[in-house]
Amino acid sequence: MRNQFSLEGRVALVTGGSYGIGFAIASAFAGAGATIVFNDINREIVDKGLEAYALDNIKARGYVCDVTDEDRVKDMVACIEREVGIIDILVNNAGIIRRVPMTEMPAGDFRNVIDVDLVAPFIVAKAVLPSMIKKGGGKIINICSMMSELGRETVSAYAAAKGGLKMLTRNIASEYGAYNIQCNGIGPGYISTPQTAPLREPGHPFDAFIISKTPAARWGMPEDLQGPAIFLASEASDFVNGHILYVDGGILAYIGKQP
Ligand code: NAP
Ligand code: GCO
Repeated sequence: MRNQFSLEGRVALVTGGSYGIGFAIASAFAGAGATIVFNDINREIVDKGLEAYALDNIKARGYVCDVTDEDRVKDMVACIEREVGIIDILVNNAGIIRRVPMTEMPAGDFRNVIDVDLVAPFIVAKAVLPSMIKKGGGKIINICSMMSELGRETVSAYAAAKGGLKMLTRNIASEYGAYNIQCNGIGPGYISTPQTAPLREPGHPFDAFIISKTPAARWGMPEDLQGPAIFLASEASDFVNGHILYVDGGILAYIGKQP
């Protein structure tokens, strides 16, 4: 039986791929045969990412690009298409979070989170879709969140963005499924990356809380997302569209331990 999970011959763009979840997903794609391109917001971070990929013997190409800048994103995609090839797989991974009580959050900060976590995935998907259509298909994977389904104190902007990203995922699936383009989401649980480092400070109450809310009784690791990402990037998922695959250790299924 042919390997449905092979990414041989595919070009994958992972936004914000210098480290964290993006780096783990891109590394897995490289192991499955894909050619990796990634971007980050400044040269220093891109260079650190290139060093990290090189340490893993991955020949990635890095581009400096703020994903909220539509003109820059268009230029980056055109450059990738010239230098590497048509993008077969897009992972909209770049993201930020601001943990501030809503009543204390300036509207500008709210808009900034929406820009990066929701508008940017729209911008980047819009930039890669035309060539995917011409090529006869493609894969778009949006990195959603527990906050695509749940709220919690201090993350109003992030939850609004990730909830919107779930519906953008479904809409891209609806609008472009006829072109053999599958758009799905991955909803990570609580993963050990720089983004959640403040919540994992020794003695932080959130650390014990998350472990109590997770049937797997542990924080996720970026590597936990690699298999699900390969599945959604490969032909194994050619009839999966508009789906958010939660990789959360069971959080969404669990009411919580009886006190
Ligand atoms: P992270 O450690 O903060 O990494 C995010 C990456 O995105 C960084 O490389 C960051 O670069 C980049 N980025 C931010 N804004 C950007 C912009 N405007 N243009 C280009 N790149 C930009 O986050 P992570 O934990 O790996 O999370 C990656 C994705 O998974 C995010 O979308 C996040 O919301 C989502 N997620 C995370 C978790 C979790 O528990 N960690 C769970 C669910 C979903 P800088 O270094 O310059 O900021
Ligand atoms: C938070 C966390 C979460 C995770 C992730 C969960 O403050 O609640 O940062 O938002 O990043 O999105 O899926």
